[in-house]
Amino acid sequence: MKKKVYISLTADNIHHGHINLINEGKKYGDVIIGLLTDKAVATHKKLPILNYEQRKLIIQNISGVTDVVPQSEWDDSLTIQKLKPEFVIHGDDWTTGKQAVLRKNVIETLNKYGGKLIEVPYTKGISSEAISNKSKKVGISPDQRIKTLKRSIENKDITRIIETHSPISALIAENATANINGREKYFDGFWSSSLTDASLMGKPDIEVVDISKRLENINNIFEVTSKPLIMDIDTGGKIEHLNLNIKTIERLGISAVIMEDKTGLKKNSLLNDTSSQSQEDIATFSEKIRKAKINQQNSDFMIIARIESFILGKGIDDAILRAKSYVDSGSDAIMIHSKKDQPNEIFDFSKKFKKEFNNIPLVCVPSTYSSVKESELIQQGFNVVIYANHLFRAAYPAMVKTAESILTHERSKEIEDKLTSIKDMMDLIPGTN
Ligand code: SPV
Ligand code: MG
Repeated sequence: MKKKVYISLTADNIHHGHINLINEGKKYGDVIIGLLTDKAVATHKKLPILNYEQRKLIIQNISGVTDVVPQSEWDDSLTIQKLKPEFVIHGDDWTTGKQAVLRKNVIETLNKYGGKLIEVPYTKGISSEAISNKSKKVGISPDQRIKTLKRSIENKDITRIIETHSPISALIAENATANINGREKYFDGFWSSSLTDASLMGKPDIEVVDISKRLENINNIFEVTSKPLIMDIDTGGKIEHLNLNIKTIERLGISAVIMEDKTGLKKNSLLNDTSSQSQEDIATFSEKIRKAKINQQNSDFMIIARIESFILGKGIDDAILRAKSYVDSGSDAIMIHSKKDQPNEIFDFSKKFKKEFNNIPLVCVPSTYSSVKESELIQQGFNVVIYANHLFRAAYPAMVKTAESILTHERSKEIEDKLTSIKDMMDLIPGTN
């Protein structure tokens, strides 16, 4: 019997470096590819562009590959421990940095049963990351963009969404990363907020900015980015209008809409006094969801019902009753809103909701209860967190301070060190030079 040779790959962007590894592996026996699952990749990096099955199809048809098995963890050693291959082939670019600990684990595992690590010189001048960055510049189709939200919800513990009100704020959100203990953190998508879109126009958040203006803004964001977007569509307006608007929304490549169960003149949920606001009755709102769902064209598009019971002073029983009816009417997920400074009421809700609807994603917007950590939200069953207004709120005080400083000092010198340099500003946008 031939010996087993294990090579761990993500294989989202196949290049000759991968072929070199496989050719090397062939010399020692049967090459078995440990293909990282989408979930495994998502624990440390962005989701691959191609899903597991698509990547598997490609890799199993490459000459020299005998078998493809799923690697469900980021760390190769766990699958190696199960499979006990005689050889493991890896590029030699993992001796230092974040990957060194993975190498150590693999060596320790191989030592337990006498397996051998063979390190192949790293193929210079090519990397999957460089290919991925290049393909990002090519752009993304509306259908491809729509899909990525559902994939993220299915594969990540929590899908992290941030408000973007302009192309530049969306570019910042698209490129922002933080590296925590070898895990790359990033935002999974954008929130088009009625509050910040209205504020940007100097208008109140009362559904006065018409949808074509808001879609134009989103279209401009889509011109320069690739991540999915969730649109706040307020109450959704008249059902006849909603049915037409959903078509336009989908065509643009928006992945989901969130529709709140208010009626009459909608005002923002975070206002101190919500006594003038009222909630739609359950049957009418459920019917609205049902009609919107019938009208949807793309099966990956999501219609998410937003429950305002807590905002309007009603209790958990009303919220749960509504959730059941909205899910039965086809809502793809539920957003539960609160303006308390602690997350207690949304946690009460998630406990009850998840008992009955474990598979329906739950969305929250921690604007007032901002001390809550994502790890707690995950523990309490939330799948999507929306930071609903933060980039707008960041820009606003910076502009106020700058205007006041120029007035005070009769020049801009005093505020210069708080500003982006003109050079940096030009470097920010590719194609300026
Ligand atoms: C928005 O961002 O417009 C929202 C969330 O609807 S909230 O402002 O909290 O109502
Ligand atoms: Mg809103």
